Amino acid sequence: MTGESRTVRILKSEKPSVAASRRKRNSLPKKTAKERLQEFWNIFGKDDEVLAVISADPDSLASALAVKRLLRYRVKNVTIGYLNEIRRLANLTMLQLLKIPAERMKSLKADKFTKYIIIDSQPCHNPGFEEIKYTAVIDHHPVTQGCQADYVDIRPEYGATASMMVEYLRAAEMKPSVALATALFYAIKVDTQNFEKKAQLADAISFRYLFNIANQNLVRKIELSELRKSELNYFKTAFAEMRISKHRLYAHVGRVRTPDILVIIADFFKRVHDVAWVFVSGIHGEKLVVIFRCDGYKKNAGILAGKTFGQIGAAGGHRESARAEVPLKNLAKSDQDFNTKTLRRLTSRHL
Ligand SMILES: [Mn+2]
Repeated sequence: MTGESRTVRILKSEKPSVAASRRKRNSLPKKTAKERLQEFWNIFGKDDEVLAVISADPDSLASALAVKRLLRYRVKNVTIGYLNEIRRLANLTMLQLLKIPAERMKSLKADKFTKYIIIDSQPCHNPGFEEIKYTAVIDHHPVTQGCQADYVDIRPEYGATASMMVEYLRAAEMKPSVALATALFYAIKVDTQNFEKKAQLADAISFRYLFNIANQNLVRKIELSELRKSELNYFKTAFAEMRISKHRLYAHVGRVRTPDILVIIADFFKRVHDVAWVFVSGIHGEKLVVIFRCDGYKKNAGILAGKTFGQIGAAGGHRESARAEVPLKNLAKSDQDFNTKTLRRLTSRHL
């Protein structure tokens, strides 16, 4: 998930009735894009005031913008409302450059709306989503229970919700504006990590379609908005703290305003030749955050993260990248005053 701190909850096992009805649904022949579009359109009326609810990240913002386009002339109005504060610079730049009209949920009057759509998320992904009764759910995350809505389109095999939205737009024979195409294009890039992550042919087809319409210079401008000037100081600390031994690089950066900077620093160090492992840690709020990076060759960052911190905090990830978040109070007394040496000692135990 690429959302800015999305609340992820462990999913309860599904009730048999839900699973059974899903199986039944799956046995039906696959719907065409045109059928989906028609079903989606059918749930709205001319007088509807629609709120598109998202947890703002590139995919949800772009997809919400596409929904707004799909419903133009079909409803009274579509407002895009996001739950989280948008802090990530690239996301702020995307909003600004592409003029995406999104508003913070808490600044909106809830009683003003007649229909609610949740996009690129599902109601149980975040407690803030659950209070609302949704008319439609459009998403690509694994199916969770509690998605009662008149219209549900969840396709977990897709790399991005934006890819699904391109299919809707094409079915509606609506050519996206440059801004919308650029947003969707960037969304697919981010959610599939430039097609290095889970993606399927459908994502590639949507991506190819957008390629001719999107403005590549705007995409680059958004992608290059990664660091605030003030954050360069964290690099200074990281370089001063950095220790390398046995092809492993360790750096504890100390207190940070956002854990995102730890990811950026770790990804930077990963480029150093002959460094097989990178461990970057910092303190955010009351938590120790550790970012794991490795080349994935005969190594597994996710497993190491779990072995090292799984008992005392949340830890996990993939072969090449992983992360652990540990409440400071769960650390041993002797480790409370965390530094680069502590980081090295703890991560080396299972290597
Ligand atoms: Mn997504």
